[in-house]
Parts: sequence; structure tokens; C-alpha cells
Amino acid sequence: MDVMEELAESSEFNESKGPCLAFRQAASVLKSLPSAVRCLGAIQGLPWLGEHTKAVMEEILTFGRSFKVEEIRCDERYQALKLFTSVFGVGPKTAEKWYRRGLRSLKEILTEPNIQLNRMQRAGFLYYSDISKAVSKAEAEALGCIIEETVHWIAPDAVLALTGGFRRGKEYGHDVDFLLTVPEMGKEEGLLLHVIDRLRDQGILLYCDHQGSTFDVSKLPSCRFEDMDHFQKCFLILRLEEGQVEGERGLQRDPGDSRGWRAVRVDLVAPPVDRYAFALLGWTGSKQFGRDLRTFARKERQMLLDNHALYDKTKRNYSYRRLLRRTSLPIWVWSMWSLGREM
Ligand code: DGT
Ligand code: MG
Repeated sequence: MDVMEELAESSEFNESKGPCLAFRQAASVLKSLPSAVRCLGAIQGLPWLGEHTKAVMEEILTFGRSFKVEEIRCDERYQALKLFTSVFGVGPKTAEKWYRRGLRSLKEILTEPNIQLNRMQRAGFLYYSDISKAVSKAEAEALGCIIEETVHWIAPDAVLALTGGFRRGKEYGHDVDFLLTVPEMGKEEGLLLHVIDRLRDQGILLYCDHQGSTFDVSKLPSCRFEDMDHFQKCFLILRLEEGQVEGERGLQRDPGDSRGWRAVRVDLVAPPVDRYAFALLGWTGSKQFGRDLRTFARKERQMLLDNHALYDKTKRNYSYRRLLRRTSLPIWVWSMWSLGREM
């Protein structure tokens, strides 16, 4: 499964979109199996496993390793691009540019006089050792309490939900994602900026990139999954203190680190209340589940789904009530409906 992720990552660095998606789909199918695959017969009939994937699996089952993956791991370009893209704010294009300049380590980037880092990348380097470490569930819950207190201090009727991997039950994640809204339409607009101010006043805001809403009903639907949604959001780095985290292990940090705090990446998204169910579904993920759900909507139901709405192509309107009335109600609509009711 990790091998498939590595193959997907390598394809992404080579801008091979098709193989990248195929390996990601294979990784997600293998992840969903109840136990590890011990023979090729066990994967017969499973969807999304193409010839390429099966060949890699055969190699692993026969030799205990994949020569293709080993070759990739030793590749200088792959190693450099993987390292560079592990910095917050650095995407594959920037990483490739740095690699072509002959840079191979983070130290070389920081000491190269001709490299201009943007604000996000500067924060990425500054807090690199903290934010490249996984965030635990206990840390996510501690941040949830802080954000909840902050949001409710500003708007007592606000609704806050932990989303992303932690909502799916993951024990560790690379960041912590939250969705927040208020029952009254339009009131969510100023909320995020107030929350940011309050986090700054509390001395826990280490970095903030706020993006205003570009949500426009007339421009819906947007059907490419890669396009992020148009809701107001902010990408933050917050300071989490040791005493705030419950559980045996407390903060995730290096042995010997006696600071008593760590930096954590947090995303806050503030959709208007009438889009909350769609936003919650999209931000709960996983990315692959989101992609599959959109494909299902498009191909099987002639509908377009995104983080803002479900669009009925045959009726040319936004509706999911028609589907809700059907007796053969598909699970995906149920899940969206129940997620919407959660608030
Ligand atoms: P993590 O944080 O690495 O443990 O895993 P997630 O699942 O929390 O992933 P994250 O934080 O990158 O994104 C949170 C959710 O947002 C993800 O589960 C699905 C959604 N999402 C992420 N990237 C995209 C994207 O490019 N397009 C769309 N439409 N949704 C995305
Ligand atoms: Mg996340």
C-alpha cells in the first residue's frame, strides 16, 4: 500500500497524471481490504487494480520487494523532490525548479542567495521540524477545544466540526481540518477574521494565510476535483502547549526537546450554512473517496457533485430531494444527508 503511494508520488513528480491516479486508486483499494494480501488470487475481481499494479504486487509477493520501487527510492531527483515538497508551501513545480538549479538539500536552499522564499515557505522552513511530524488524535482534540472556545466566544451559536482524516477515525494526520459556520446566512463572513484575531491575541497564532470567499452561485458547478472549493478559509500554524494535550504521550516531539510546545498545521473553512452539508462531505475526504463520489454522481446519476452543491444535469438545477424520495436510495446520498443533519 505504501509502495503504491510511492509509485503515485513518483508519477506525480513526472507529471504522469494517469498512472498517478491509478496508483492512488490501487492504494485506496488495498487499504480497504480487511487483511494484507498474501497471494495474487486474493485480489482477483477487485476494482481499480490494473496490469501495472498487479505486476508490482506479483513482484512483492514473489521476491518480498519491488525492484521498480527500489529504483525510484534511490533516484536522486525523486529524493530531492520528496524532500522539497515536504516543506509547507512548496509544490512539485517549485521543487523541480530548485532541483534543476542543482540544489539537493534544505540547507542548500536556505543558503542559496538567489532563492526568494514566499511567506508561506518561510514559515514552512521555520517550523519544519514540528510540522513535518505527524499530529496525533489527542493533539487534534486539544486543538479542537481551543478552536471551539475561541469560536464560541465570538459566536455562541456557531457550529464547528473536526473534518479531514480525524473525522474518518485516523489516529494521525499531517494537519487538523475544521469547518465552521453560523445558523444565519451571511453571518459567517466576518467570523473567520475574528477567530484569527482572537487566536493572535491569545499568542498562539504562528502563521496565517487567509483566503476570502470566491463563492459565486452563478459559476457552479465546478467539476474538476483538483479545484479546491471557493469558501472562505485560512491555512494556519498554531502553537500547542504541552499541558493542553491529554493522554500518556502528550505532545509529539523529538526526544530531548524541552520547549513544552509544538507547532501544528491547522485549516479552517467557513462555508455559508446552506452549503455546510456539501462542504462537510468534501472536507471529510478521503481525497480518493471524494473523487469516486464525483465520478459516481456524474456517470451513474448524471449529476455533478462538488463541495458546494449537487447539480442535476438532466433537470439543470441543484437538487437532491428528488433522489431522497427514491426507494433505492444510494448510500452516498444517505451519507450526505446524514452529514448535513449533524449540525
Ligand atoms: P491528512 O491531513 O494528510 O492526515 O489527511 P486528510 O484526509 O485530512 O487530507 P487533507 O488535510 O490534505 O485534506 C482534508 C480534506 O480536504 C481531504 O480529506 C479531502 C479534501 N481535499 C484535499 N485536497 C483536495 C483537493 O485538491 N480538492 C478537493 N476538492 N478536496 C480536497
Ligand atoms: Mg488533514
